[in-house]
Amino acid sequence: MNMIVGGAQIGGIQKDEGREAVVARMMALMQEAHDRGVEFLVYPEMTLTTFFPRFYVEDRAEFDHWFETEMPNAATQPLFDMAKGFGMGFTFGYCELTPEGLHYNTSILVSPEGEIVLTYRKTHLPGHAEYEAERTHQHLEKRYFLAGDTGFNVVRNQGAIMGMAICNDRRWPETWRSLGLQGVELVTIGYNTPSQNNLSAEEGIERRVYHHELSVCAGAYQNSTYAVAVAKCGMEDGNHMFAGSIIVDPDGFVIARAQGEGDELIVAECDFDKCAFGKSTVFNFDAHRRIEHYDRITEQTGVKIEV
Ligand code: ING
Repeated sequence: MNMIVGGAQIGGIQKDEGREAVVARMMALMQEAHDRGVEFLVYPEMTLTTFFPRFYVEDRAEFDHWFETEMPNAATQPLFDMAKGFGMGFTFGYCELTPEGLHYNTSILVSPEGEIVLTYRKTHLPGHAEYEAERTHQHLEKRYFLAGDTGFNVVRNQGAIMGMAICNDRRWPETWRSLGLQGVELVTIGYNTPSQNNLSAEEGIERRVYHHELSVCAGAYQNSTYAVAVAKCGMEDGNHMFAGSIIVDPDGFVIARAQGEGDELIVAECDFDKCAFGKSTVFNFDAHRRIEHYDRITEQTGVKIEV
């Protein structure tokens, strides 16, 4: 089964840029996607706002204005309407404040009929919760978000088995295998990744981009699935985040790649029948996995050295 899939890379969002302006940029990319025959479109992590976890605030409630209390809402309804009019499915990430007052880094998958058919809350939160003076740049996701409570789930949408991850999740093989064990054929990953290292000496942007691409290509190959990894990137109030949006096939090859650091659409045709070969041979999990030897993966959080 074939599907034209798009990745809508979003350039920097400045902290004083309102949601309506961002949604207008998203809709321009959705229009271009429609014109190019895209049936399913992937937006980045935290698509509606600047990457505010780079800023420290003592009272976290001061940052509640970065969060959405309902979805869709007045700012995003036009995007939902446009997608429904095009018969286009899509995912995007945003910051969710639940009625119970819980804060999550969330992504939703919306069907061509405009229904939210899957919600995912980011499991792996990088960085730290308190201000760390030794850092050149703060990365305070653990301060502003709870670790997600959804786990990794899939949904059959537009004929394909789809699952979602967010940013740091892509670096953890557990993310990919949890989806792979559900037969996933398309994994979406929005991300916001700062270019600066904020602890050790500059590791260089090339190394960071390599680790990003390595993670996505390995995850796709080792679970015989397509992956669409889409950046919010470029300059945000003087802070750089790298681009590198890619679409990867079930053999781990990059089949589409963003060229710039701004708003940019990447497109590829996915043939989901190509997932079957890997799932029935090298990665036939049922034939080859030996779960009796994997206990450490779920029973042990950190390293234990006993030798
Ligand atoms: N950002 C980064 C990411 O995982 C990071 C954090 C950067 C971790 C570089 C490791 C190295 O891509 C988010 N938002 O998770």
